[in-house]
Amino acid sequence: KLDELIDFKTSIESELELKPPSFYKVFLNNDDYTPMDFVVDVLQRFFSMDIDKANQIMLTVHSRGRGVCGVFTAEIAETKVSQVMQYAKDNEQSLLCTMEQA
Ligand code: TYC
Repeated sequence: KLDELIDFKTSIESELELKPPSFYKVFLNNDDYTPMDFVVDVLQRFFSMDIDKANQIMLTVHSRGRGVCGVFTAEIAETKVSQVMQYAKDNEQSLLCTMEQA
């Protein structure tokens, strides 16, 4: 009986502690309307990039269609996507931010 309880405790602990967290890539997607300066501002504001890194990622998105802004756990990735989408909407820009499991 005690053995069963100990096994049960161990299985609960594995459930809680041993599940590796899932990571998500957050992307910016190219479009024909959003000004380059706005995209650079977004990358600095929400992804803590310096101006050189922000310009580099913006140009990657512009030329290749999309680019990775960062890799985050699910909850943080979701927050980044909604913050960027809200900021784009507030500024009447059609910029699209998406996430995919890494
Ligand atoms: N293609 C846009 C332009 O020429 C610039 C741009 C870059 C837009 C990156 C979106 O995620 C983007 N003004």
